[in-house]
Amino acid sequence: MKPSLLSLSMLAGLAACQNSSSPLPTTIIPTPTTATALSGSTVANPAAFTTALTLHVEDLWNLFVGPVSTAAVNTTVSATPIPTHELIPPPGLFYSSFPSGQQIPMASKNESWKFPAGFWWGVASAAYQVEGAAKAEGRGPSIWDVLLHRVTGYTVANQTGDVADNQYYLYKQDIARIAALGVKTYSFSISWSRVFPFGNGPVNGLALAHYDDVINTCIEFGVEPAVTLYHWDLPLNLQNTYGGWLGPQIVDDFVAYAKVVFGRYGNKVPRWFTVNEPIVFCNNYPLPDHYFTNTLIPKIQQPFWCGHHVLLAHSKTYHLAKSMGINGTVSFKTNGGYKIPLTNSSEDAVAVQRAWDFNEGWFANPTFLTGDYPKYLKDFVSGFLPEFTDEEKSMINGTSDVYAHDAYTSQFYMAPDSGIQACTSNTSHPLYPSCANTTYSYTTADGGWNVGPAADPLSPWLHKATDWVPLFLRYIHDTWHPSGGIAITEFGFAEPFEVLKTLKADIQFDPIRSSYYREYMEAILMAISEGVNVVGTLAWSIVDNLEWNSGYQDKFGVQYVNLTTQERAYKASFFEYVNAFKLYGTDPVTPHFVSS
Ligand code: GBH
Repeated sequence: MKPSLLSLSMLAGLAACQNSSSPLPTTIIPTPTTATALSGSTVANPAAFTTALTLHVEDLWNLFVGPVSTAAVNTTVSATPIPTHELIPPPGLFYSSFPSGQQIPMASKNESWKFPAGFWWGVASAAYQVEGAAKAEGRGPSIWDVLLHRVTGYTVANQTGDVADNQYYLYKQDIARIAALGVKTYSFSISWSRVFPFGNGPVNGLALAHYDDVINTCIEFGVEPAVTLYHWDLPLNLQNTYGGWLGPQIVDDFVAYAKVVFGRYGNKVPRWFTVNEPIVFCNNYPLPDHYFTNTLIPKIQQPFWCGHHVLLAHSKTYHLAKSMGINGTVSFKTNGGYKIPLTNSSEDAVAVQRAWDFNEGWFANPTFLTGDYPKYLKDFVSGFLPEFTDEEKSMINGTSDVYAHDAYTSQFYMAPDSGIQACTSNTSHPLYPSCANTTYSYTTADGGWNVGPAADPLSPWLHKATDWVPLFLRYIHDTWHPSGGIAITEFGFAEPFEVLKTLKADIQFDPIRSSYYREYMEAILMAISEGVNVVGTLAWSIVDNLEWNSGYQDKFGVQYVNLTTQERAYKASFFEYVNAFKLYGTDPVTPHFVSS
C-alpha cells in the first residue's frame, strides 16, 4: 500500500486518543471554507502548524486504533448445501389474516391483495456490521474502528466489528443460505476504506477482487445484489485530514470512489444506493471531542454542513452513474418513522411539520421536489450554510430513482411544553433547532398506551407500530411523488431480551419479530391495494450483527449467529417474511441450491 500524508494535527489528535483525560492543548482549525494545506487538512495557518509525514496504512491502524482481533477462519469458505430439515418452517403462530371488506369464512388469504410482478424483496446488511476481517487485505481504518476501540463509553459492551459475522470470508455460505429460501435480493454495502484505504489516493485491488466475488456469487445463486456505497464507515484518514463530511473535499472524494466502483461492477448491480441514512450519520456530528482533529464549526451547525456535502456528493454521483451508462436504479437510503400528531392542536400540527422538515424533508425535498431545503429547515440553515446556486439546485433535484426508506417504526410528535416560539427563539432550548417534541405513548386522555409493543431496551426508539404503515406510505406517495415508487429498504425488529436466551431453539422462535414482519407485509399489501406504488422491501437484517454502539447485545437478524462458532440458524421470522411472497407474490418464490 502506498503511503499517505498526515499532518501534525493528526498526531496531536493521536496523543489525545491515547489519553482521553488530557485534551488537546492547542486547537487546529479545519473549516469548510479555508484553503487546503499540503496534508489536505484545512487549518488556520498551515505554515505555522503543519508538517508532512509519510505513513503507511499499517501506521494508521497502529496510531489511531491499536491491535484488532482476528477470526480463526481467515480464507474464503465455499458454500455447502443447507440441510433440508433446516428449510422446514416453524409451526404457525397465527390464525390466517382477516380479509378486509366482505368476510369469506375459511379464506386463507385476502384475494384483493397482491405484490405486483417484478416486486423485489430480500434482506440487508452493512459492511462494518457483518464483515469483520478489519485489517484484512489492506483495509484502512474507518471512524467506527476508532469509535468502538478508543472512545471511552461509546459502546455498551466494549464490542467492535473486528470479527463481527466474519462475512468477509463466509459470504458464499451466507448467500447460499438466503438463496435456499428463495430470497431475491441481497443488499450489502461496500467498505470505502477497503477500496481506498485512505479514502482517496491509492486503490486497493484486493478489495475490488473481493467484491467481484461477492457480486458474482450472488448472481450465481440467482440473488440480485443491491449495493450501498456508504453505510457510515467513513475512512478515518478523511475525517482526520479535512473533517470528513464537514469538509467540501468529501464531495469529490466520494465521487471518485463511486467512479471506481461503478466502473468495476457497473451493470451487474440492478440497484445502487449512494449513502445510507444521512440523517443519522450527519447527526452523528459532532464526533466525540479529542479523538479526531478538532473543527471550529459550531457543534449545532455540524450536522447541516454534513448534509450539505451529502446532497452535493449524492447528486454528483447520481449524474456520474447516468453518464457512465449504469442501467440500475440509483437512490439514497433515507430513514424515519411516520410522525403522528399527538393531539389535533394547531401547535402540534406545526411541530409535526417541523419534524418532517428536519428529518425526511432534509434530503427528500431537495432530491424529489425543489433542489432545496424545506421551509422550517431552511429558516434555520440559511443563517450559516451557503445557499445552493441555481445550478446546484438543478443538479440535486430529481436524483433518486426510487424513494428508498428505512422505515422501522412510528411515533407521536407535539409542540414543546413551552410552545414552539419559545424554543425557536432560544438557541439553548434542548429541542432547538427542530423544536419538535416526541413521545412513544398516546396521551393520558387516550389511555397512555405505547404506540405498540416495545423492542429490546437497547432500541428504545423502536416499537411495533405497523398499524401506521399504510398511512405512512400514503404520506410519502402524496408528499414526494416518487416516480419510481417507494422501496422499504430496511425494516426489522429487535426481539426483546433475545440476548438473554441460551438455547438455540428458543432464540429461533421469535414471536414479536414474526408478528412484526407479518403485519408489516400486510400493511404494505393494503397500501398497494389502495394505489400506493411500493416496489420492494429489504428485511434488516440477514444475520444478527454488530448493532453499532449496542454491540452484539441488540439483535435484528432474521438469522441467529453463534458468535463463537459463526454457525447461522434461520429464525421463525425469516419464514414469516418469505411466506408473505409465497402467499401474495405474483412472481414465484424460487429457492436456489448450491450445485457443487
Ligand atoms: C438502521 O437505522 C441502520 O441503517 C442499521 O445500520 C441498523 O443496524 C438498524 O437501523 C437497526 O438499528 O436512540 O433515539 O437516538 C435505523 C434508523 C436511526 C434508528 C437512529 C435509531 C436512533 C434513535 N435509526 N435511531 S435514538
